[in-house]
Amino acid sequence: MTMIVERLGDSFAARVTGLDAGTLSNAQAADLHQAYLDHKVLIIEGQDMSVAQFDAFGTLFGETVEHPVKNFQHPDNPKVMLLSNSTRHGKPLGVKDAGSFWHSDRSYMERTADATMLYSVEIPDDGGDTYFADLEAVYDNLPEKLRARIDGLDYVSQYRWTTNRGDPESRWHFMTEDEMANTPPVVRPMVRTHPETGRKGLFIFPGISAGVRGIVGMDAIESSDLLDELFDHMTDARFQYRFKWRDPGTIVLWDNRCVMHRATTKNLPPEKVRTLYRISTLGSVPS
Ligand SMILES: O=C(O)CCC(=O)C(=O)O
Ligand SMILES: [Fe+2]
Repeated sequence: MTMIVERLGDSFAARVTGLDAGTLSNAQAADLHQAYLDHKVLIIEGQDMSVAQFDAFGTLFGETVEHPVKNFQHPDNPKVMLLSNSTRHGKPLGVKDAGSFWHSDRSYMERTADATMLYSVEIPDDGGDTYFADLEAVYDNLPEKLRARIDGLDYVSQYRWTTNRGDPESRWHFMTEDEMANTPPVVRPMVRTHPETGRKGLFIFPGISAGVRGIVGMDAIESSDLLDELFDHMTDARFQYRFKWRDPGTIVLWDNRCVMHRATTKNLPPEKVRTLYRISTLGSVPS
């Protein structure tokens, strides 16, 4: 089989065909890794994988790690998390909404995620699309003055932190004592240099899971004004690629170092059943 990588329309993402993700040769794994660096988001359809094969596929992109919230681990492998809006015996089968807001996985942890990959098990005929945005294009297209202003700045982030303590998605309502202790505030550079490609990207996120508390060295008003300006720019549609899930057996793989993403599962009706396996790999401390 010859592996083919095709850019999807005029987006940054690509579709990869001509491979069996469960039995990749070393040469194919190297080509796939290069495609991942070139395109940031890869779509691989028509796969048939066991949980163990999916985990093995994940390790091609780093050390696979458990999510800091542990209640929806796959019973056969704690590194595989279940995302689902369906129930079994009256209990949720998986995380119903893993992030219907712009974020990058583990951005609130000291060591962020490198790759995340999803594998579709059940897909509805409509709804549940996943959106991606290219953080390097976001950075390259910042107005010159804004780019100069954020150069060298750091910010503080904490998992699901918000000024609105009543928000049902804030961390105080969502986590155990242990999970909270494992997610203390972290200091992050606003601009990250990709450790493998050397390219620069904006690395700050509007979503509640990222829990941006503020920019270091600025008062609250100056910081929130600058954040609003950046969030406005980075959520512009011209930086985005929208993926519509069609079939079971599809892998979507992305590089959290240079893309942000968001789910659209928040309002997915219960009859539109969507179940995916999910794996993330442990990354470096952003710099
Ligand atoms: O369900 C999705 O479309 C994406 C969920 C997500 O943000 C994640 O798995 O990291
Ligand atoms: Fe995510």
